[in-house]
This record gives sequence, structure tokens and C-alpha cells, in this order.
Amino acid sequence: MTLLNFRTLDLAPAAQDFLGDVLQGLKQTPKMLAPKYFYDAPGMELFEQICELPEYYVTRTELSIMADLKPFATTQSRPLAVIELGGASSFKFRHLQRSLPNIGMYIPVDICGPALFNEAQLLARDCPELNVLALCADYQQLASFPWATYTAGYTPVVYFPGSTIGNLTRSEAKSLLKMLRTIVGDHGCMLLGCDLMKSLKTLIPAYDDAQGVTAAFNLNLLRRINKDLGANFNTEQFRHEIRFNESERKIEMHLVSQIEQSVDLAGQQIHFAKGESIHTEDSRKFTRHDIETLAAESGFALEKWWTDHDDHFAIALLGVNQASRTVHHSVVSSLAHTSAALAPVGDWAAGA
Ligand code: AVJ
Repeated sequence: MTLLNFRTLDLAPAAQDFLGDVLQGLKQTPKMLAPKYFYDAPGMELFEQICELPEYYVTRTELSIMADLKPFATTQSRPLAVIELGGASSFKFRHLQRSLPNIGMYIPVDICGPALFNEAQLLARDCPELNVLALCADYQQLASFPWATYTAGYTPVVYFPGSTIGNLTRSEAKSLLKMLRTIVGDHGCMLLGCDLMKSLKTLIPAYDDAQGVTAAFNLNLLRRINKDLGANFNTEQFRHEIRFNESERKIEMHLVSQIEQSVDLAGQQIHFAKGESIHTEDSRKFTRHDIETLAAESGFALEKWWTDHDDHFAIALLGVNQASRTVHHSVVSSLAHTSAALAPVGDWAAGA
């Protein structure tokens, strides 16, 4: 059956980027790997298991807050076009739909193509009134995407849940938000999930659970490198470790070599000293002030702040900063201009 409300676009980043990134990360000191590579099919499954863990308060808390978003939806005159970053699973979006009834268009963006396309198609089938465009891309590729073509007639809302923004450094987060600011235009906004700073008694077990699911998730990165790049990591000889970085207020995940060893990867030998670590993830914990500052530095302004009663997690509504409007206008209209030539899909405009 063809679904008239479903399209896919595959801008998948080239496979050799993975090898290049891994080699570069493992040759530097200290060694590191980018967290975006956690999410192959087994990694996505392990992450879903993490979200159900009693210690991992993040997902559960975020979902409980999402029920409060209704008042925001009713102040929007146009239907919403929700652009979700990391939208391979439509699970959170389905919750969002219950809180925001006026969504006409959904554009999930993810680097994991198969899962993304599959889930988005199921959603399109369940919601015949919703236009769904599944976009397989790296966040960096979004800057040159012809947004205006797809979001004409809608209020663009960038939805970035889960506190995934916590994976980025301060300056990376700032440049990503600046880019997203050009996507939402002068009348759009952004819903940003932010994990908040809290007691280490809550924080540490959330990343070092009793069942060892987070450890398996972390170690799966080495398994993936073995499988996809033909390396020979012995995952028994690495241990999952959590460190709290006080000055930058972030949880760090590491894989620590238990012995001195060498690993073969693409004809090269990677040497590990005993106790040497691969830094695999940063997960920043925010304060409201951090988010206000980040918003102000990137052309947004914090408009609403919803939290749970323990102040564990927040959803921030970032509106467009008045002062940034005229400055960004030329960027938005030039984007609209190029996009028309690239991909005319006028029939998808709201109300058409
Ligand atoms: C998906 C990046 C939000 O940082 O909490 C969960 C990933 N890592 N457990 C997080 C993760 C270890 C998660 N984010």
C-alpha cells in the first residue's frame, strides 16, 4: 500500500566516515569515540532497555512533563511542523501528539536509516492526517536542507528531546542552536529536553545501573567496531566506567583497558596501556541559567520552563529572540529561495 502522507529522504553519511572517525579518535591522547556511534541496531535496543531501568529517571521524567505542554499549543495559529532530532523512534512523538493536538507535519531526523524509515512509516499509517517526512541525516547536514519548502504554512518547531544536547560541548551546542535558529525562522520555536544538575546519589546509578545494561551499551561500541570495521577488540578486557566531571558538570562514560594490549584495526595497531581509557560520552547536566545563557547566545530566548516536582528534568520552550529576528530574516529567505529550485513539494504546504 502506498501512503500518500509518507516520504523518505536519505542523506546518509558515508560509511568510511565511521572508520576515519574511529581511527582518529583512537590515535589521539586521551583516546575518544563519538557517542553518535552507539546507535547501531543492538545499540538502539540497549538504549531502549536503559530507558526502562529503575535507575534511569531521564525518559520517565521527561514523559511525565510532556503532559503539561498543552497551553503552548493553543497559542499557535498555524499547524505545527515538528522537526525531531534523533527521531528514529516515534515513541516520544506519539506522546507529544497527545499534548499538542495541532501538528500537521512531522520530520523525524536520525542517522539510523532503517529504524527511522520503519517507525516513521508505521506512524504515517496510524495518522493519515499527518504528513511524515523521514530524513536520514547527520545534524551537520541540516544546515543546507531546504526547510522552507517543507515547512511553508506551518509553524516550525524543532523538538530535541532526551537531553541529547548534553552530549555536546558548550560551543558545539551553541553552534547547533544557531543553525536550528535559522531553521525555525522568525515565527518558529524549539522544545528542548534538558537533564538537570542533581545529587550524585541519583546521577551516578543512572549511568552505572545494577543490571549492567549501561555497561553493555557502552561496550557495544567496541563490538560494533569489530563487526563493521573488522577490528579485534576483546570486550572482556575493557571495563565500563563512570566519572563525574565537577567543573564541567557532566557525567563521562569511559571504557578502561584492564591490561596492556594492542588491537588491530584496518591494518593498524592501536596500543593501550593498562588502565588507559577511551572516553565515549559526555552527558552534561544543566541549570536553568545554563539554558538561558545558551539560548541568548544563539538567537533564542527562554520562554517557558516545565519541570517535574523533583526538578530532575526540564523541557524548555525557546522562542525567537526579538533582536535576532531581522538579522536572521535574510538567511531564512535565501534558504527558501534555493529550496524552491531543489525540491518543489507545494502540495505539502499547510492547507493546500
Ligand atoms: C541519549 C544522550 C540523552 O546522556 O543520558 C544513557 C545517553 N548514555 N546512558 C544520556 C546515555 C548512557 C543519554 N542521551
